[in-house]
Amino acid sequence: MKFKSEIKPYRAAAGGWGSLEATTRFVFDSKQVLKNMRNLMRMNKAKGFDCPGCAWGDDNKSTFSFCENGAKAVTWEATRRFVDAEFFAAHSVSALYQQSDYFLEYQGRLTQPLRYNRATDHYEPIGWDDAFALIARHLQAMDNPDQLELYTSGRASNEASWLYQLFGRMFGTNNFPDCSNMCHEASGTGLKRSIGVGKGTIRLDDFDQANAIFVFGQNPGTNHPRMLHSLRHAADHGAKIVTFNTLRERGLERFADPQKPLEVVTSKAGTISSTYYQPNLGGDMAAVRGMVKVLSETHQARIAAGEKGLFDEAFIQANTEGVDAYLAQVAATEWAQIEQQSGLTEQQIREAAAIYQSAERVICTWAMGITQHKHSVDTVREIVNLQLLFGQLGKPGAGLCPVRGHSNVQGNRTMGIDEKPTKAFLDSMANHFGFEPPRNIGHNTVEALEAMLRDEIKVLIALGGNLAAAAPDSPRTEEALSRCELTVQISTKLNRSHLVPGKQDALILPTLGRTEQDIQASGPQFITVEDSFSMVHASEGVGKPIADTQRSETWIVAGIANAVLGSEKLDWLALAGNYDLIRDHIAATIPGFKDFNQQCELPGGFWLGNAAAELRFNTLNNKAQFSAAALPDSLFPQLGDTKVPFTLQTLRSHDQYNTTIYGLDDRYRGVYGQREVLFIHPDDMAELGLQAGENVDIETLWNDGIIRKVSGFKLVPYAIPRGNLAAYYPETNPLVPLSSFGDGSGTPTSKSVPVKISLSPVVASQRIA
Ligand SMILES: Nc1nc2c(c(=O)[nH]1)N[C@H]1C(S)=C(S)[C@@H](COP(=O)(O)OP(=O)(O)OC[C@H]3O[C@@H](n4cnc5c(=O)[nH]c(N)nc54)[C@H](O)[C@@H]3O)O[C@H]1N2
Ligand SMILES: Nc1nc2c(c(=O)[nH]1)N[C@H]1C(S)=C(S)[C@@H](COP(=O)(O)OP(=O)(O)OC[C@H]3O[C@@H](n4cnc5c(=O)[nH]c(N)nc54)[C@H](O)[C@@H]3O)O[C@H]1N2
Ligand SMILES: [Mo]
Repeated sequence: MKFKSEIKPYRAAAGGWGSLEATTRFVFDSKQVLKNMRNLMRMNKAKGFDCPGCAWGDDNKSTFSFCENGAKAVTWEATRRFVDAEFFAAHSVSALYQQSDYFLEYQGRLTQPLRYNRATDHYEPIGWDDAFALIARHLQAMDNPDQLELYTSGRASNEASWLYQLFGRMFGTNNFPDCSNMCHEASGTGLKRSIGVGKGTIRLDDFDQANAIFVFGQNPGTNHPRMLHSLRHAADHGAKIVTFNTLRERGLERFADPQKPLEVVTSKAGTISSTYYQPNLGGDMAAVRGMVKVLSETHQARIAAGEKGLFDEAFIQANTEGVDAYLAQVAATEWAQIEQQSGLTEQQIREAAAIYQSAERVICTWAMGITQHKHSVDTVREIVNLQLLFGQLGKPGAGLCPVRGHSNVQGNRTMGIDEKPTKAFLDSMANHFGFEPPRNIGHNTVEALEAMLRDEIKVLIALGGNLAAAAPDSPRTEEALSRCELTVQISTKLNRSHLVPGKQDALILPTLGRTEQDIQASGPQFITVEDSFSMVHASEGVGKPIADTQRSETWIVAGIANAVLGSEKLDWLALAGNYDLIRDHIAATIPGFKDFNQQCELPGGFWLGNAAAELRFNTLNNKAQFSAAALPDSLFPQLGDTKVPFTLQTLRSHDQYNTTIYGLDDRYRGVYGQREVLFIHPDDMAELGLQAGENVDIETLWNDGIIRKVSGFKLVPYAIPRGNLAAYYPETNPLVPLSSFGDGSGTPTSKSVPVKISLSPVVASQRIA
């Protein structure tokens, strides 16, 4: 494909014609119109497959329950393009490495198992049995089971991931790094510490009853488009939508529902956010702290005047611990620090507090703008603090909503993809299967990469994802992967991770996607997934697989387990032949899944429940815990007094799914045909004597002497606070140091990278006059 590059502000509402047009373009482009239309119509309905796009829930009301970006995810998977032995014979790994991420995935679906031949630098076909035998040889030769890393990306089904974790634990390791470690880990950790459960407390229809919805650090117009329907609906019913986002995001401003033709034709777009604040990167904890400071002062003034206070004292008394220490910390936090860190004025924060105060039922939602900083766990807990003061838990229309990323990332955790499994979880596996699982804490993603760099890891198996491109510090991450003896990638499409093979061997195992029929010994199979609202439901592919040599993830995991561990303890192959049998084991080992197979029959699925939503707190003393953390002194304590000119966030464009690049446009931000752009405040540009359209180098300031730099990023003036920058991931992953991660979460700080910028030398001579 050829792309025309230009920068042209987008003036229309999000959704609307633009997204209908983009959807149809993708549907027609993928070469099989009828099949794609049928796929879209079945997506997210009671029968059919779950959208592989995001983890938003389904209301099962509208007939066309899909969005533009869900349509892209489906058509991208359902393409008729494919890469086979002939393709790999024609292209060496080194040659493919030079290609862009867009080029790699665009080549189409992987169809055959492949083994890397280092002598020729080409991937060559291998049979499934030989591939499994090769894996078994490597694993059986290990000195200890912790030389294995089992990565998971959040598309894997409950069935596949449950089987995968069981395999790992029977083999003897808890090394389960996953995409969640780079994503919502801070939400899980923060929520668990505060309310005893690491998941959101609300259900989809709570949005209909909320009086105010506070949206922190997320871009639903691109990443959770179906959320716009819920926000729009809530706004139409009078709820106040208050947005905190460093950038002006079109989807959070205005939205025309593409599923309501009249709205599109008449351009009758609805306003989404009633108020829009643009805090500094990493400034949300300070902003919420400021709101609580205002509310607390009002509360105390009222009490002093003999009136009823603002806070829900009965709720606090009955359900929480630590309020006094927290409020003392709030009182001790100075306005100067709050304003400087949040980048908002006291006046703006007072205004936000007033909206909060006037709403009886409040939902707080958030995503990566909150979770990818050093102090993210504290920030999540600060949001919880605010909600606890007002008893915004355990009632309809109120609560906490981390909006998950990958469509089954929440389910993966529920199934035990967790490097820190609880004792109860391991006990349950031990009792049910009669073996002793490892009790040590395993590696998260950053720890896994560090261990590889120390040559402590022999084999990496990746159940989906693209670790090489998704993880931070790209050169170090790539080196880490290539230091393994064997890398095994279970994938649908060609990606960067296939091109940094292990030093002895590498395998690519081609798998079926969620949209495709999965037929095993006992007949057609369905799988299950869990959305952001703890709803579990069945998903059954409808498309015919493109090649009969592709296999389901569940079958592949069972095949590996069988080759490595044999069938003595468990008949892995029988489980792969009939997923009902896996679900029976899940029912017996994981809380909430009683009668799992029967429950799958329920249209729309079943709710796993949430103890905190029912005011049962699984903390040490069964109370929700206020967190009395101080605001951080700096986003980059590692840098001491070094002056940091800019903080960079790395984020998604409208035409990508994580490391999968669908196209080179970012329509709502007015960027077309290019991805190497840097969003900057016009005054910052002027101060540096730079102009729009000029190319700059971006260099990280860090404390380890390593140079981290990317070049030739085009400046795009944008509505962003001064001192803040934004550029796309994964192109900027080389800038994120592996050793820069969140306290308590281990998540790379992808939304706060300390950088400086300078005019790119290559173009310095051709400066715009
Ligand atoms: N189409 C599509 N859908 C997706 C994905 C995709 O790539 N494409 N990815 C999926 C995954 S895995 C995930 S995790 C989610 C990601 O969903 P998002 O979290 O929406 O993803 P990002 O693009 O990283 O956007 C971060 C948003 O937070 C804002 N932000 C950044 N830092 C801060 C901050 O410090 N404070 C505040 N207040 N705002 C901040 C940014 O301006 C941006 O709007 O989406 C999921 N859905
Ligand atoms: N700088 C920076 N880095 C980030 C982020 C950021 O905001 N900034 N975000 C982080 C976040 S939130 C996340 S979740 C991670 C994402 O990290 P990953 O989940 O590892 O990456 P993806 O790009 O989603 O993986 C795409 C690949 O998955 C494979 N795939 C797609 N569908 C399937 C399937 O159904 N089965 C299997 N087996 N394989 C499939 C395809 O081969 C495709 O190439 O990246 C993180 N990295
Ligand atoms: Mo994510």
